[in-house]
Amino acid sequence: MNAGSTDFPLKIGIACYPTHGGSGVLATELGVALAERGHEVHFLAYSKPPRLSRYHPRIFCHLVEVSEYPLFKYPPYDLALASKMIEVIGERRLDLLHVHYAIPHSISAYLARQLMPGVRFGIVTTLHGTDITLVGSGNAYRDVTRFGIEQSDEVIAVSEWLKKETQRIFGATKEIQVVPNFVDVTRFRPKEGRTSPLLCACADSPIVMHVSNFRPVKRLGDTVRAFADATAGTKAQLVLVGDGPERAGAEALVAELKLEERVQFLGIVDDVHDLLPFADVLVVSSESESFGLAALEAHACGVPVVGYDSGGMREVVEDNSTGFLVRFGDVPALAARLKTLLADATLRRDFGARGRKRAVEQFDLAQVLTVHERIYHAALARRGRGAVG
Ligand code: GMT
Repeated sequence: MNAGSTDFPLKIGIACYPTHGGSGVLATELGVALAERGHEVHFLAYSKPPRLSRYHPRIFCHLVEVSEYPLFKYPPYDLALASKMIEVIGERRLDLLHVHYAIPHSISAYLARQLMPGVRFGIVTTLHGTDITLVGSGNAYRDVTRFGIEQSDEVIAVSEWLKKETQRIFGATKEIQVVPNFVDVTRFRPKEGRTSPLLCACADSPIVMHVSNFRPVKRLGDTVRAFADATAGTKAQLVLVGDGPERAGAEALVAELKLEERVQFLGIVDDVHDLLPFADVLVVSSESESFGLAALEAHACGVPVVGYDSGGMREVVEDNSTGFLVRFGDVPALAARLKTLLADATLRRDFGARGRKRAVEQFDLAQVLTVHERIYHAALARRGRGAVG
């Protein structure tokens, strides 16, 4: 094992949504890094997580199959996941499950534990945001989400803001540890002379970028409108990375504002670290963002961020230092800040350098790994397992 890791390797099951969304990305990057440190990692998901592309001898992917049946209008994925957890825990003797998203993953983990009396494994749940703020807080899932949190041995929130929201929404008394999102600063790094094949069409123009899953909460239209205001009469390009339900609306808005020549929809990109360094500014126009992984990845690449001061964004972006944050919904202010940055290369460079420094010093993957290992051991200790066996 690498220096700094714990004294014995663990067998860790990671349940996540295998999508390009932040929680899936984080879970995957964490799993890969844990495997590189010597742990054995078993992903449990309905498909292979996108960033899990390379073979690794200590990484295994177990696909959850949900059987179709005419009576099942809504096939019970949570039960299929619990069954897969039981199978993998039994066969591979996992020490713990680290589930990303309270619902339904923490409930599946709880069920697996109930169905395996006498088998002692830890349950660690990471709350990423949407599971708490949008989905879990609704009437349909509030009680089960609270239950999943309470039954976990250790609970992690990705920002102070999310921790407070969880306590407020659920009246949760459970101790919650804050472990922020992290970034691999060796992969996400400033461009330093590299050229991007994807962006050759706008090589000489300033590039404004937005990276998200185009859900309504991302307020994609605000990014487009702010860009239109800030760059009228210029050749600046807006590069939109991602896909999702708001894409059609954004395309219509681009046409309405006659921006077709200056806006590119790239679709979903796996290797976003090859794109981000080529942005001059990243825009994050989310209504709510428990952390804002894209902002952190931009900072690691030396790219300043303009965005709304929503959720945990201010824990990532330092206003007037690594980017600008404005009041949520204030598109003119968003545009004004974007214009300021686009007009001033020195300011962009200074903000970018400070963002990179911040990412390296405070959000580097290596630090977060040791914190996770400590939390895993605390979870095992709660199960009466000071040492594996
Ligand atoms: O932002 C999304 O829609 C994806 C979402 C997810 O659940 O995968 O991301 C959430 O988790 C990320 C990783 O912890 C955070 O960086 C994002 O801020 C958070 N998204 C929201 O809170 C909307």
